[in-house]
Amino acid sequence: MEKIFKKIEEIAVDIDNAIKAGESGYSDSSNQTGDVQLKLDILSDKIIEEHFKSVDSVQAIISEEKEDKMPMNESGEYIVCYDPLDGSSIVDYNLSVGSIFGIYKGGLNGENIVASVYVVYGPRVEMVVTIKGSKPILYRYINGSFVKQKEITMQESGKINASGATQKYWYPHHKALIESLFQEGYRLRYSGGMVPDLHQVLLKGGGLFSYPGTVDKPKGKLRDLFEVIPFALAFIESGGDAIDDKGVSLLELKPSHLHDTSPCFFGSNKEIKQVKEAYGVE
Ligand code: AFP
Repeated sequence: MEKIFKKIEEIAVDIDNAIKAGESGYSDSSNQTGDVQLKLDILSDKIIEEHFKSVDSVQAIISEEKEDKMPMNESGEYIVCYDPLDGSSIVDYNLSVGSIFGIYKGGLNGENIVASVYVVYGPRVEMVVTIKGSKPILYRYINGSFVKQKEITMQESGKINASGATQKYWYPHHKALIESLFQEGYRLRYSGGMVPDLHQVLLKGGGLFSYPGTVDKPKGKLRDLFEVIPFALAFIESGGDAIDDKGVSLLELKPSHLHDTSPCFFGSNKEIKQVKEAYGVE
């Protein structure tokens, strides 16, 4: 797995350079869910595909931007699912974005994720690596290499609230939950990019990120294999928690389709308990 982590470091530098090179705007193609792809989405996808070809432990890769699995090395033992550039719709407004990688062995579901990595392209380039059974580790790109900063540990509660999805379509019990947090003095921290938003909750050691199911999208928007499960591993190994709207751990997700989505809640234990109470699943 070390080879995969090393490759992701190289990928992160190349994608950061592509972002800073100013590539912008939409391409004339769209992905399997009909989203018109940005040129940077396609470029980031190509960068990742090229890099993983030479990693013999990678059996196949699956991109959020593509319909199907791409075979790599038959003798490989891992499948890497990734979102090449999450939040790409906000990159042209110079907001932080990210790449997300889930490393699976023996099956594409929550219990078979063995490690996850995400990269934040912001004022700094940072990477968080989580290996199942160990605390997430923060690295920062300094003078040409990724330097270990610290282990990430979640506190019992926080003070920030990142609440996604279209508020007009929130269910009343979700609206009541979010309002109760603001009544308690939580501050809104939501950029529209899940990577920097979740990164902030993790590094601040507490709070809540939510992307619920809504009247218009009962299954939510965020994708199990590429986005939800990789971040669930980081949150749960940091001592926080990650659940769906039935109070079930996101590491128990068993998607039946590669591009399945799930309502999701990530945070410190106090806030996750409040979610369960609000959703009547405590
Ligand atoms: P894009 O990759 O299309 O910019 O979507 C970003 C994202 O997948 C995730 O990063 C955000 O948390 C979420 O969608 C934002 O969705 P809303 O605009 O519905 O809040």
